[in-house]
Amino acid sequence: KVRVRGLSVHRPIIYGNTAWLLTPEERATVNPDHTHRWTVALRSAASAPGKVGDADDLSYFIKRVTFKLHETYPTPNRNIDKPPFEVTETGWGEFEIHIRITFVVESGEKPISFYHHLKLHPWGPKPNDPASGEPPAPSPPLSPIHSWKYDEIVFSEPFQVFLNTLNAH
Ligand code: SLL
Repeated sequence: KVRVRGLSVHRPIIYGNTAWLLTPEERATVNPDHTHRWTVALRSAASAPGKVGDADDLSYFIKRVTFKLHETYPTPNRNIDKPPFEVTETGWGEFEIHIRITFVVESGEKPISFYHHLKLHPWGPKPNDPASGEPPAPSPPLSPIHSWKYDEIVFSEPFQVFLNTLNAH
């Protein structure tokens, strides 16, 4: 196996979550404590969040994405072995999601991992307290909430066979 000296290859990604408030009808069908539905995902930066298409297929270099949820969830380790690399759940609280990316075996690359803070609630001022006597402030939109980050996976001095795979896409 030969490493290509002096070369790094970058692959742009987006990771994060979108969250929606449950409607009263939906709330009747889930755990009564749950207030939101959310999707956490890892996608190619070449496609918009929420969209799934050819440009979103990272499986030529990613073998598995593990989303480790809060321990209040059943089987918190969620292994996703094909695109879309995402998990949809309902819940009531925000927490840190541990994301681990395992690369295709022939890459010889070690897994990488990082955190995403699951975001359910909007930022910003709350509507004024009616008791304050002030005119009501406009409320921020309640949903959906988006929290996404752009990043790049960097392969430094990749194996020649893996570089060929990366370059073929
Ligand atoms: C908090 N530290 O206290 C956080 C924990 C956990 C959120 C949030 C699902 C629970 C279930 C859920 O929303 N967990 O289904 O039992 O805010």
